[in-house]
Amino acid sequence: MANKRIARRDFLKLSGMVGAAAGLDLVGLRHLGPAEAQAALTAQDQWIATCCNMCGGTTGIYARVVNGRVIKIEPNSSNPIGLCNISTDFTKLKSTGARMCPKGNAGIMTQYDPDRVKRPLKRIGARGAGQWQEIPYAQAVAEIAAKLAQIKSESGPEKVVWFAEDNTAVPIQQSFCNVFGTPNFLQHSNLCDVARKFGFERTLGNGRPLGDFRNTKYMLIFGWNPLSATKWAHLPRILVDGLANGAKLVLVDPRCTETAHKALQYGGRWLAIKPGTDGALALALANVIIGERLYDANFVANWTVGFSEFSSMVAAKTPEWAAPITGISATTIRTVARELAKTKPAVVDAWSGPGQHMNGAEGSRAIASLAGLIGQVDAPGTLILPGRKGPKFTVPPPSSPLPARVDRQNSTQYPFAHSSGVYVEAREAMLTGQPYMPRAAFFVMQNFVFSVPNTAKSLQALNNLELIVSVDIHLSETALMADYVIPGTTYLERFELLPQWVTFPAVALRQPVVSPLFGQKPEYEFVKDLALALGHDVYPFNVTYEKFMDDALQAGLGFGLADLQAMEGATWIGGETQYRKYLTTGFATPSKKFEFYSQQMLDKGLNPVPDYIPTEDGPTNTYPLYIINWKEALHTHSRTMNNRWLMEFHGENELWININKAKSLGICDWDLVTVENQYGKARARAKVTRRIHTDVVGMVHGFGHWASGSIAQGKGTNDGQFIPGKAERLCGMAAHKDGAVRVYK
Ligand SMILES: Nc1nc2c(c(=O)[nH]1)N[C@H]1C(S)=C(S)[C@@H](COP(=O)(O)OP(=O)(O)OC[C@H]3O[C@@H](n4cnc5c(=O)[nH]c(N)nc54)[C@H](O)[C@@H]3O)O[C@H]1N2
Ligand SMILES: Nc1nc2c(c(=O)[nH]1)N[C@H]1C(S)=C(S)[C@@H](COP(=O)(O)OP(=O)(O)OC[C@H]3O[C@@H](n4cnc5c(=O)[nH]c(N)nc54)[C@H](O)[C@@H]3O)O[C@H]1N2
Ligand SMILES: [Mo]
Repeated sequence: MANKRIARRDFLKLSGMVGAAAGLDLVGLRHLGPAEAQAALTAQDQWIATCCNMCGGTTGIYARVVNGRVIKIEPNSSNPIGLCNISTDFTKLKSTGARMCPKGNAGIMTQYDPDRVKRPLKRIGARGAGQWQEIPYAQAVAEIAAKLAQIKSESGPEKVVWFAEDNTAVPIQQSFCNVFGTPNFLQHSNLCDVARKFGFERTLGNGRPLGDFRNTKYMLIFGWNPLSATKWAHLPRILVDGLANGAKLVLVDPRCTETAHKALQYGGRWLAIKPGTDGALALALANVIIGERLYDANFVANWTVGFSEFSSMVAAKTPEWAAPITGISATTIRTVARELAKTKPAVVDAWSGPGQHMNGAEGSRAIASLAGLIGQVDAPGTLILPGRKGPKFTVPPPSSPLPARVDRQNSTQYPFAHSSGVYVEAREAMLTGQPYMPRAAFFVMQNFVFSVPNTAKSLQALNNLELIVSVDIHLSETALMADYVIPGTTYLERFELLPQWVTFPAVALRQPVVSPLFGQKPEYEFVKDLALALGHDVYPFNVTYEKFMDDALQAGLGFGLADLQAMEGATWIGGETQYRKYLTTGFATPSKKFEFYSQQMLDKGLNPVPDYIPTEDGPTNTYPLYIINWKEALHTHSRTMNNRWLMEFHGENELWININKAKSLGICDWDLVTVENQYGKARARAKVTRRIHTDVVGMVHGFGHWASGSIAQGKGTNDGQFIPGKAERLCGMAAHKDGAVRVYK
């Protein structure tokens, strides 16, 4: 039967539907249960609501599936991620249609990438040599389980270390580690935003506040590029809507990013800061706001603790003190401080720029303190503390007390380490055998070799292991080091329950829109099979994954999987954005107030008020240039460089270098140059520009592959090889953006 073309407008009107056209009635699949929906996947032509996973942003999408093949992906307006983050805006904007990003649009090219891993692979040559034998899945599971059992009985379960991405099947992987008995479950947050989390948790008691950019009048953003590193698909829209409504944007970044450029277009500022010095800038802004009595006296008096200690500390942190450290003039610091304090509502926010340095935790806390000083918290147009609800998975507790962790996550060395672990310490253990030597590592949807700073160290560390298992859709640099590679599924082939990152309760479903292309099992089924092969015949391994999800939904939200599947756009909306919740409940800090002063930190022998500590890995005489890295709209980390469409738009990364610096080094635009330091040396394509600080060079993260697919290989330069590879002192965050190099022709 000829398929019925749905006009875009009609499509949006019908955005509640899950199945349409060719024999299916328009409401079709959304009334079916999971099993029936699966069965119905053979129907000819459908639009199926689900969630993207080209990055971790979980944008709501509709996949058009014709004859069992995804042919088009469109945004899903019933899911707020593509629209906005405030409930009243959601109601207003829904009819205008949601957005998605280029990577989401190009998802089909990942799904049907000929270089995907199709069958389980067993290493037959030297580690990393790329010699494989295809083996049956059952054999792979049996052999891996046998090796795990051997390691456990010979030297203890903790010798197995498990690394996971956080968007996919986390509870079942945590369950596996608990039941098997290893404390060493590490997941992506440690590589991502735990420094930002630390800053906001210590001050306002919530690690993930969300900026209400659309309804604000002033935005002060440190080292975040929402217009290109679109953490959530609504960010470019709400930010630009805010600017169009008259807000002013001040963007702090060594580089004139897309967001900084937009700030300039709308009469705002780009502050070209020296890397790793955001904390100094924030303290100097606080110095002016306090010194000139511009702070919110009412909020400070009623809702904060430690103002006097904080004031005494910042008294010496004058703009004149900060100017040579940050490279931003004292006059500019004074002007921005005055504007910030006088323009309301205002959002102060930050992400990876300040966070991914060795002083990232305290820098983030200094920035967070500004929001308290000006009283711009949890009110419209400010930083909102999201009211989230979600599924409650029943994860079995450890069968016996867990041994000590390998990554020092719960040691005094990292007094505020996040539960996601300390990746660089786990790696250190593989190199030094201290505190003990791991024997096996699992990598589920992670490219450890590219994602943990200092590539050479990662390769050396993996070389010391007896068993490496990688579950990946590509033969990544990490998979290349493995003993067994298990073919992963894409987000279009599996389930996930996804609490959405907006300020009101929302949970969306990711569901298989097509069957796994090569008959392979989803990641969670592999974990279950492994547990069962090891004799762990317990919940959740002995029930279907659908049952595990259904139980979690029932426990957390009071409805089941089939209900969520039937909801408009497979998305549950559970209420409105609530403001100023602290008026009734206080802040979720020990004092119930916004904390300029942290007793928790003092108790651990640390400075209770945020201080500025310089990073140790800045420029030297030999390596005079800072090197940084970043993300861009067309790529995700190291995972999209084999996507043909995305690579046609941006097929290699360039080394950004300031025009004056380039001139002094005799470098012209598009020259091939050498980038070098004590950790790595490589060629890079120079991009000569005015849009980066004179003393800084940098590149988009994630290029320079030698594995990961035929398109990815040999394109651009791997940024991770130049980074020392340390962990932030307080929270253990991987310091991805510290480093210095020399560059020559
Ligand atoms: N130098 C530097 N390092 C960084 C960063 C940086 O800015 N600079 N950013 C850091 C941040 S913020 C983060 S969050 C981390 C992210 O680090 P990772 O989570 O490691 O992300 P990727 O590098 O994209 O690697 C993901 C891997 O999963 C595979 N994959 C993709 N989709 C699927 C799937 O559906 N199933 C399976 N099984 N596999 C899949 C990909 O092929 C790839 O090998 O990186 C961190 N590392
Ligand atoms: N397109 C795309 N979007 C993404 C991702 C992706 O891979 N691709 N990943 C997602 C993830 S997991 C995350 S965590 C977010 C991260 O989103 P962002 O935080 O925006 O990530 P980055 O681009 O790594 O870093 C932000 C900026 O920090 C700047 N910077 C470096 N050092 C410093 C410094 O010392 N101070 C200041 N002020 N700035 C500095 C860089 O120039 C860069 O512009 O993006 C998410 N969104
Ligand atoms: Mo991240």
